[in-house]
Amino acid sequence: MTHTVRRRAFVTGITGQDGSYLADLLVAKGYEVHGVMRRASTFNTGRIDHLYRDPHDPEARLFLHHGDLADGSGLRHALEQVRPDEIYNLGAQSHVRVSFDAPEYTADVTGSGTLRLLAAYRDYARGAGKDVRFYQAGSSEMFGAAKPPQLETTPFHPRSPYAVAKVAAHWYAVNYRESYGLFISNGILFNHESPRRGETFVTRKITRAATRIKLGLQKKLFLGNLDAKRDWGFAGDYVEAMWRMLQAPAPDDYVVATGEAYSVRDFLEATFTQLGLDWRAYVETDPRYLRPAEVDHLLGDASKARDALGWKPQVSFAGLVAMMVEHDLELAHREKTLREAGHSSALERQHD
Ligand code: NAP
Ligand code: G4F
Repeated sequence: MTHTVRRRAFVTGITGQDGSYLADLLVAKGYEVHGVMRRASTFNTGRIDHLYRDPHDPEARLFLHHGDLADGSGLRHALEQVRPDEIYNLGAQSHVRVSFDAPEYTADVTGSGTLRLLAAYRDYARGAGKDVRFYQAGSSEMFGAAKPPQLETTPFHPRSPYAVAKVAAHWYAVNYRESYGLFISNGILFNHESPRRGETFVTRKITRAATRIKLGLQKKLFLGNLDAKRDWGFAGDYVEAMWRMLQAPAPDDYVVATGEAYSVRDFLEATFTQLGLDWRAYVETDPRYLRPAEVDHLLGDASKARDALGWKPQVSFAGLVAMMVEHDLELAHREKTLREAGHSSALERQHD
């Protein structure tokens, strides 16, 4: 009987947007994927349910472990159990606005959580008897107030507790690489979105609201700053860049971006126009969505990733908007059908 030795990946943040796309990619490449999930009182595996099979099933490729970036001993234990070849640290309190309300928690999970995982990785890698590689999910938010375009050599100027925590995580990763000779790569990823994007990030908030407005399920959309510009790409393209970083001959740090920036207003215009609506009739400003310090203009230069990793984005801004609108219109249709059949609708939500 032949026995395939599969490469094993260990992924924190597996239940998030990127974790789910990365799991899709790794399973398709033949990996055995082990994800860390938080214990929650409600199910939080909606984005990866399509990959999950009972662990006793010989076809199972995705395995889930309870854990938390706040809990170093649990992470250490999980790594020793799984004995992975590649580690992807995607777990984080990832919402910039929320990080102003929960700054210490964000520092602990997004910043110190990375340090906990790095320390566990260093100790595991020492005795692993194989090359073990680590990807750290850095963010363009680390550039913050730095003038665009931003690239690997641009100095960081973080503008939120989240961004400060990501800068700390970035430098912890560099320090572990330099101190212990480990294979650790930092991705500095600009905003990336998808139909799986959390509904409190601005793009998904817009596509969810616009499609519900189109079908008469919602009347208004409340937003904050419409002038901010972001370099928005498709999450499915960006997880490919993460994987490529860990297949490279040497560890390094890479900006991942499309090289085009649009304002929140542009995103509104593109979304509502696709639905045959004028956004001005529906959008109102609510100061609760403004941030104490804003990041005005993020625009990435991903030349290094293109040249060294052969990576480039496949989905355009227009393609991304179309994909998200199409998906959310289908969700809105389903919601409407359920309502008309007498089922109670989802609770009206206030988004960050
Ligand atoms: P996301 O959808 O918010 O997912 C975050 C993941 O982290 C979720 O699985 C979440 O679990 C998990 N998590 C939160 N707190 C945790 C904790 N204490 N311990 C363990 N896991 C925890 O974020 P994403 O968009 O996929 O982003 C993935 C990573 O890339 C994050 O580190 C983010 O900061 C970074 N990043 C994202 C972007 C972007 O534009 N998407 C750009 C640059 C960098 P639950 O599902 O239980 O909440
Ligand atoms: O969609 P956002 O919340 O994304 P933000 O702050 O750029 O952060 C995201 O991208 C980062 C990469 O650069 C990641 F590291 C981070 O984890 C996250 O995924 O907001 C985008 C822009 C901001 O300027 C915000 O002020 O949209 C503006 N905005 C205007 N009204 C709003 C709203 N943002 C949100 N979330 N909600 C609003 O109502």
